[in-house]
Amino acid sequence: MNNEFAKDVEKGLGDKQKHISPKFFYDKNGSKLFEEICNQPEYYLNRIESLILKRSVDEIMNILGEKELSIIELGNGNSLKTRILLQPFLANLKKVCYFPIDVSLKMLKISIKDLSKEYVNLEIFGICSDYISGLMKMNDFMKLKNSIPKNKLIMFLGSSIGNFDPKEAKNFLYFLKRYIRQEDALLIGIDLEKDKTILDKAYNDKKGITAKFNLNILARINRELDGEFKLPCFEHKSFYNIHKHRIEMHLVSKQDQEIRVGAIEKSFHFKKGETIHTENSYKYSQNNLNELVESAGLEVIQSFTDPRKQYTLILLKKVSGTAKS
Ligand code: AVJ
Repeated sequence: MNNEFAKDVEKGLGDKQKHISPKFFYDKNGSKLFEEICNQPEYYLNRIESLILKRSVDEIMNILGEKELSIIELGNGNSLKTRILLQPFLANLKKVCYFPIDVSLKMLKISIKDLSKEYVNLEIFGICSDYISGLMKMNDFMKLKNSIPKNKLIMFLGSSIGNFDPKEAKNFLYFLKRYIRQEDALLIGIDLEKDKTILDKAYNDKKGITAKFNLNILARINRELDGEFKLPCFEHKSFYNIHKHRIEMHLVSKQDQEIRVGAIEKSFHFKKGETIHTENSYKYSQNNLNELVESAGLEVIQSFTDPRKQYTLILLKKVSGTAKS
């Protein structure tokens, strides 16, 4: 992990437009800051998603119509939203197995411990891994154990798919498709394109938590890779790029400076005003979303959206009759 971080930083800070992958935001500090972001009034995403989930869980259950179900969740974080689903599923189905897949072992352990206390009849199989190898492990495991429900619901919530550019998102959905059968389903949370002012505010909260979250990635380089970033010499910047349909987050160098990163034995030069691009968060119009789903060979069985059409949850299945891939 550390090593992967070092490689990403070395490559990213060496490129002309400097960049670091957003997956490195989530060390212990960053995960806490992200939870705090979700509590900010401007950051509507998780709040609206939870409301939609609450309102639609019965319908989702009806559509799936299974008696036994394996729920696979990609990047479960603290499983807060998952509880909204687990509760009614457990109350109505004969058997529910839950497979959280997350790269953070700590978060995974905490949520498994809490969930198994709360729901005694829930079988939990945590997988500490990235999504791709996590899904492969889950698949192998299911083949070995007959007692695990074959019917699957794979969930990818929180608009995390927004971190992928549209082509990557398509490839990712296409990849997910390999892990579901005709009768299985995917549940994906997607942030919808909206007024730029609302989007800009969501990523520039008044209390400055998003700024802290962004700057924490430099603090993490200092902590883990022996970096010498001075945080006050960088500034958080994020804005909605209308043409590219995405929020861009950057860290702007406030002055000309030379920064050494000990673990990779390199120094990097920053001009005043130069930025490190730390995140993209894509927003979808209904049209672009339909196109994405269709291009991956999937179809929307039902979508659940708030009245102001800010956010949507889509339940997807394989297009019937598609050849195996
Ligand atoms: C976790 C990727 C969905 O893009 O809104 C929040 C991360 N970055 N504020 C998002 C994030 C800045 C978040 N995702």
